[in-house]
Amino acid sequence: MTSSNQTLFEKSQQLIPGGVNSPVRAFRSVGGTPIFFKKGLGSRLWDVDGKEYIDYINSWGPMIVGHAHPEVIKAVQDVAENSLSFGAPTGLELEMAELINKLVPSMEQVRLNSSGTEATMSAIRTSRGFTGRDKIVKFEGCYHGHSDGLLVKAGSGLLTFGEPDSGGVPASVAAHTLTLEYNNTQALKDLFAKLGDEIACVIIEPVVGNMNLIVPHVEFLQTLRELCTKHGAVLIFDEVMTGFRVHLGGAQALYNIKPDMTTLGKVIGGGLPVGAFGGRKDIMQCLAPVGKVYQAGTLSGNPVAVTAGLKTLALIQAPNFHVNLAAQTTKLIEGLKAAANEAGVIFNAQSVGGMFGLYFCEHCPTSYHEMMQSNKEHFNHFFHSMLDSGIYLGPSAFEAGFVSAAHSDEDIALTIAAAKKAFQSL
Ligand code: KE4
Repeated sequence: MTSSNQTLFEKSQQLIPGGVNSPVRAFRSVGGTPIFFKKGLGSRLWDVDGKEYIDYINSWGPMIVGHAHPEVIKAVQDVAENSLSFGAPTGLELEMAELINKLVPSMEQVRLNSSGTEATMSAIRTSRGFTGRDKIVKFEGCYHGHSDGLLVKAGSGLLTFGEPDSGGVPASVAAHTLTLEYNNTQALKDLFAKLGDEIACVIIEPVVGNMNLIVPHVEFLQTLRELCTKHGAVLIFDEVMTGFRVHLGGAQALYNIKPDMTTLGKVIGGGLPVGAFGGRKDIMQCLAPVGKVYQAGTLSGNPVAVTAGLKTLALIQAPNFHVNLAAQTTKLIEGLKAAANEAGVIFNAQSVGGMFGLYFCEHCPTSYHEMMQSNKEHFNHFFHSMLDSGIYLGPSAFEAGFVSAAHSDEDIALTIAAAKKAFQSL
């Protein structure tokens, strides 16, 4: 019996490249047919055939208070009645700027836009405008959205200019991007010794979620902070995924390291399109209409999207919100590790706040190279067994997972029971 997912997927592929509006959704990494959803509520999703799932993607992070939270939906409905967009300033944007400054004190000034990609692209342009330098540094395995200069992979060796990691990116653009190995402190020191005064900015995921979950060595982050300060390079923490997720104040609060700029997305919009970049006032004053760095957006600071974000950010300030979220996530990964151990399967897992990583290898990877050693085939088998049991994990061995405040003890217990079955079948 052909599922509606298959029918929809076949039709979608005629009119939408790969049948999806974002590549990871196509299940190319895990195989099989992507699930088309029609409803979400709390920790649950229902697909077009009415099959129910426990959701550990949370729309890749935004749905931290659960799907269709009644207070978020009500706030959006109320504000939408006053029109969806003005293309002019509103008091809501000031409210969001004040809240961001309160929750992320390093963001003395902030600009809203409509995606994490826009946020990181704008932060990099601002850093180049502020320093007058062209070179930027990123880390292999970190993803910062799809602007040209960030779709770059490491050139041969560790300390070379980048090569395009996507079609359509001119080599001349990639050439300004240097890519280093995450958690490699020596490579950092070597780079700055050689080119430190030519670097406009370093952009990093302070906790990585885009090559699965990779936790930073504190000494690596501290060295990065010191070297950027010494050489006048702008340190950008890309907290699109970690912001409000690993801690109310993001990874910068968790590790007590103050970046010069921060990018935000996902949770800040509560499921509607909001991105943000901000930081030191002297850097942000480079932006038009005050300074010479141009950056703009028709729907930047959109009142409906900002309202969804403001309500979500209000809800996550509840007492013990992040303590409870981290505890629930820990309960999940400890249960999964115990189930794998019981089945004699080589598996590990870890979590930071409300995000987690599952690995089919002995140890939790600390670098891109180690991550690539994990058993992708075992992950793919595990993914489909869990999907059959109604557990929806990220369709790639190289993505982090997410828990929301709506995930109950029953959800965790059902997930662990499904994992026992999946591990037994490996
Ligand atoms: P968006 O342009 O997708 O809103 O944000 C880009 C981005 C920037 N920085 C970080 C740290 C991110 O994780 C992201 C987006 N993350 C992916 C998940 N791996 C979004 C999912 C997708 O591309 O469909």
